[in-house]
Amino acid sequence: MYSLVCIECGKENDEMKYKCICDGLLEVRFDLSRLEIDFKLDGRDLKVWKYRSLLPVKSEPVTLKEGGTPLYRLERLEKELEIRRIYVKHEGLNPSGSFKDRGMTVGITKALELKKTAVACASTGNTSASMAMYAAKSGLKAFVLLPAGKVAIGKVAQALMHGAEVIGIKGNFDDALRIVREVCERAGIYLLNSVNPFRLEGQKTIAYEIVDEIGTPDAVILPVGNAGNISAVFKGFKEFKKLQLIDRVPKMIGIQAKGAAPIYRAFKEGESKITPVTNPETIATAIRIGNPVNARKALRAIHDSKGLVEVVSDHEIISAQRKLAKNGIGVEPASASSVAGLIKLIRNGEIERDSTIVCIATGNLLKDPETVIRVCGEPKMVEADVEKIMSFVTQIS
Ligand code: AN7
Repeated sequence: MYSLVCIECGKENDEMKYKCICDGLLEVRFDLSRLEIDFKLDGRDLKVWKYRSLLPVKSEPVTLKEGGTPLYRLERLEKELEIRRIYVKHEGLNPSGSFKDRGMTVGITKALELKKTAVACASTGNTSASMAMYAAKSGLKAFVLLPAGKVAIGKVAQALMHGAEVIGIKGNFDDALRIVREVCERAGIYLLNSVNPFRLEGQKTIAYEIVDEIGTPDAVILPVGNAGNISAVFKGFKEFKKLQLIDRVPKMIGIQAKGAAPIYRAFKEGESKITPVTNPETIATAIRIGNPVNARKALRAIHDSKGLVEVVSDHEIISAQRKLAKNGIGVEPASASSVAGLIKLIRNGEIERDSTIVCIATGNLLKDPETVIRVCGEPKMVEADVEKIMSFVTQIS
């Protein structure tokens, strides 16, 4: 019912591969004409495995009940920015606190199908937290390579507590990924970074859930690091269109942090390949990535959907994080870049007023408490005395 196809040369590969002999990225392709769809787009019971007939697994899934994340409408922001409809899909409310869980439930299930006993990833944090959690659930051994000192503390804590072997390297994410790819190859460990096409299959359910709940928006805006998610979400919309469940696809809009924006540069220069950034830097450590492996897929998704790429500064990211927080949505810095990008694009006149926009908030506020304390400051200290507290409270209110 599905095969693993190279996006460059079209050659079919077997399930154990992460890239083609021509070096091209692989993608899962379904024979959509022969597929039996057994779900209804009725906006109910949203979760990754509602769409099982479009997921490439043969066995019982390893699941922690991922997906079904809330889609919040931000009426106040709509008024402020004069846009018809703005939604935020809060992927930070997945089991491990990020969208990665959608990919891991499929990736870990595939690891078991392939009789693997160990899994590994390089990570800016969320992938490692999610992989550690699903590996724990399934009884697989987990190895994690992190850029030392550059991963938000909540994510490290998750990877450690769920029992992964956590290794810090003196290098950045791109170095960690290069190393872990070779180690996996040599040690027969299953690689769960987003070069693994099965992981992206799980993540495409973000698109399915959006359609299920509100139909097709005009644009979907999401942060871009290793560029897997934007590719996955577009694939989801494209499949629904091929199945005639929708009649158009939304524009895919990718947002990068200024100090880590190779895809933005390629997009601006009209290139189909990126030039890696050697020393990526941003407060949004989740997307501190200079050599995104899925760049080719992402640039195609952006091009084919008539979308675009924008960059935002650390200052814009934090200000969007605060804005979301004031609307009751707690996210980590990288996630806020989607809303930071929306605000910038509206100011530049690149979003039509009559649009329905969905921003993807990719990860939870609790992931990166250290940045929060840095930007918000420590709590005030007042003596444990009713009168002192009373005078403090009345001063403020
Ligand atoms: C919160 O965890 O790459 O463009 O190793 O954690 O699909 O890479 C995380 C990426 C956006 C970017 N938002 O997604 C990792 C990792 C958050 C993230 C992204 C990440 P991709």
